[in-house]
Amino acid sequence: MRSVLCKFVDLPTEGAKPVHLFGRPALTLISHRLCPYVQRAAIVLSEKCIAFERVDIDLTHKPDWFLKVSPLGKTPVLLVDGQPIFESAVICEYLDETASPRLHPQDALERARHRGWMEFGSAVLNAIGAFYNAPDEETLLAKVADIRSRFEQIETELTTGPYFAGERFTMVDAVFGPVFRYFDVFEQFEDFGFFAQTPRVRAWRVALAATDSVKGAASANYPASLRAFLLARKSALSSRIQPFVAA
Ligand SMILES: N[C@@H](CCC(=O)N[C@@H](CS)C(=O)NCC(=O)O)C(=O)O
Repeated sequence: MRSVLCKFVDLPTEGAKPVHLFGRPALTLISHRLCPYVQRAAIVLSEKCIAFERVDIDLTHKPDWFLKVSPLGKTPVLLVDGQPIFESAVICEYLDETASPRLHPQDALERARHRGWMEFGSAVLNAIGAFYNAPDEETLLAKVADIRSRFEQIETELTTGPYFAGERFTMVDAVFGPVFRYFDVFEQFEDFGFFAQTPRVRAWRVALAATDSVKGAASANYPASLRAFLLARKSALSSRIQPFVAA
């Protein structure tokens, strides 16, 4: 698959702060090792070849310094020369306005459509959370059906690939890379048929998994950490995966 071409060219956006200063990272991404919203910001930074420092925190014991820069107490937060930006979509938009290459389409209507599908990606993440937290089998299967239907919806938006809008990697791809990463771990235990009816989504998932920026957005121990996290939910899914983890 393609690799990212680093150019370090900032867009001449009026009032924008330089995001790359003489090779020194001016950006800090406050992160959690499993957070898909963090990953989307990391992917955008990587697509733009912007150097940054990543600081992982423990969300079960939020440090005081973190609560001071994160009004909602959530990751990610991007510190730009010490100034915090919160909410992943806002961080991505800021990066797209200040550093090339543009990941959003030039056309305003098309850009609005992409923003809509980014929101859709967040709804899929919520559906995934409802799936792995489902307290019983009946709820679990209802959540499987819910996620499947969401992939069936987005299937109709995809064309020739490999990415959401064709050859160019866009912001929607940055959102769905972390979405699909969950399923690599779920499928280690069971095939719920999430993608059974969606060949284009399947191909899109493969293309994103092979893309450098997506690969690099999570650490090598992500699968093991996610397995441990899922097991600890004490949910219907935890019960299903318990025999595999114990084996
Ligand atoms: N809408 C937020 C969602 C971020 C989010 O939910 N982050 C989670 C981790 S993936 C978090 O920080 N949760 C901690 C909490 O809610 O206390 C965004 O897009 O940045």
